[in-house]
Amino acid sequence: MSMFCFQCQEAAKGTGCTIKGVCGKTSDVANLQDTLLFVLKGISWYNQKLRAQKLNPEKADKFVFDGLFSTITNGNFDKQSFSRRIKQALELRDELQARCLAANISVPKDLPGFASWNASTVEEFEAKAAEVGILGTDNEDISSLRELIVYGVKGLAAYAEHAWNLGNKSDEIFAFMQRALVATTEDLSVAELVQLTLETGKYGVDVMALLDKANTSAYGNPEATKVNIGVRNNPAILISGHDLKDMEDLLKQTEGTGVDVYTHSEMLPAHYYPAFKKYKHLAGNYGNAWWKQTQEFESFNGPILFTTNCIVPPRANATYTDRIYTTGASGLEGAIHIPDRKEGGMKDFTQIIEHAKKCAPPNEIETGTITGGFAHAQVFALADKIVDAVKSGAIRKFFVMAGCDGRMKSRDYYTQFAGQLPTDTVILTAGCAKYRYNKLPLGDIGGIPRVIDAGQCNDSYSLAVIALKLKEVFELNDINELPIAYNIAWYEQKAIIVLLALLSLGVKNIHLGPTLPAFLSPNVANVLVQNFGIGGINNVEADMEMFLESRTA
Ligand code: FSO
Ligand code: SF4
Repeated sequence: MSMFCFQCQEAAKGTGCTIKGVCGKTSDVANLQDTLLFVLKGISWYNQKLRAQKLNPEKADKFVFDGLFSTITNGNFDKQSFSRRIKQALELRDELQARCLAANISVPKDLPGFASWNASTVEEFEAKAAEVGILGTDNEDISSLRELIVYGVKGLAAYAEHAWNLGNKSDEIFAFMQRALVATTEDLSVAELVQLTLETGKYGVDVMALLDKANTSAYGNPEATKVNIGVRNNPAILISGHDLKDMEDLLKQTEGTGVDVYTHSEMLPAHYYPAFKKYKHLAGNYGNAWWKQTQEFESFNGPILFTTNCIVPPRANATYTDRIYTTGASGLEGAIHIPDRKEGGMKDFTQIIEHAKKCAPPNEIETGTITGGFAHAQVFALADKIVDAVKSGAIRKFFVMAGCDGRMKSRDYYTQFAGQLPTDTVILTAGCAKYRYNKLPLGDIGGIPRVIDAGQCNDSYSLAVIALKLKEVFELNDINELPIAYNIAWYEQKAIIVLLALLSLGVKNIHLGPTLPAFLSPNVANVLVQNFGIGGINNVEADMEMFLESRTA
């Protein structure tokens, strides 16, 4: 075994990737990610002590969430970037240690490994993973819960970074992330770790609320929008990932250059924000969910900018490899990385714009429009209509089908499930899972679309806000009394924080597919089944019957 990773839904054989990631992650990158995580725990350990005295530097918060974000599935495949991050992490950790000493903060003589280990070569960094990776723990339930927490915290980190980029910070969230990382190294019981898992979910709600505030205060409330999926006849840049601040910088810098901008995958919801609608050269959305990029980037013809995951490393014979750019926590060997913005400034996208000017316009692969933009404010504007439709029986049930898409064949389930839902049901969605059914002709119910798309995966927050509002309108005591079923598709760690957030809001009977996480031990899975009614999926017919028969889920 040259690596071990089981953090995403594609874990090889449903147990874990041991030679190379199904995602394309090489064993050296996987090992460097494990070692980075180890040193981030050391940083968090010292920073916690400094925070207790209000002496913690802000740069440590940023370093920790950015480092965590870089280890998320499909985010960063660049070995050098991890080697550099580990070096910086060791320097920062030592600086925090010095700050503790200078402030007379007591640290034990016998320092834990993450607080004292040192090395300087990439070979040493890689070798360390064998000791500090996931398999360093032998009790499978403890290990399972620790990983569940770490993956939830990675999701928190992703959303915290987007909010930070828009000037929205939360010391409570940063403190929690670091406390949770340290706690996964301590001798906690299963019960204590279950408690910490639920607490992670509570911070999941908080971070999504923070990001919602950041996005809507910067760019306005998303509005119902029809997005063009065809193309124009200008050279263009395709922007992927989730970072709206990068989107803003790119739109500003491309304006008037003759270069159009198209969104890809999780950047589609950018079209729903009033502040972006004013850019005439924001031409449409190109392609589908992330995993189809190996085909769709070929025909796009212009450069592609990844602001976050999900990247699929291009095949050896791909023609678009030299058109890929990364920025932020994302990275790919061979791609040009656009550096961070200076405080108060913009990222410099000149190179990618000049590149685009030399490229042919995109080839058309689809025509028509897709509709979205139903975040909480837009749905509240339609609230009377929706409530009437529920009261009259025109809407029998809502199906939350949020989450992620992925390349596994069995995900056809979601297209079939959406297509076979009775016409008096409405799908509530967010995240890239929507691409499995957002181009089906599912129609509307008295003007209410049968697919209500709130936006990106983090906009699952909107779905929760909508559910809480309906609970209030219908004067119910429990969110689970609503006619809402949860049939969620997951892929990576942001879906984990969304799931934990829903659990912390008291949502029960969530069905998760296409397979349950490999990192859940049988006992931990059982805790989730017993306490929250979590279940997997079966086949479309059986599940349809089960969901429609039960009064709620
Ligand atoms: Fe999808 Fe990828 Fe948004 Fe994820 S593009 S899979 S859950 O990164 O974050 O929904
Ligand atoms: Fe395997 Fe997923 Fe880990 Fe990639 S992220 S190595 S596919 S478990």
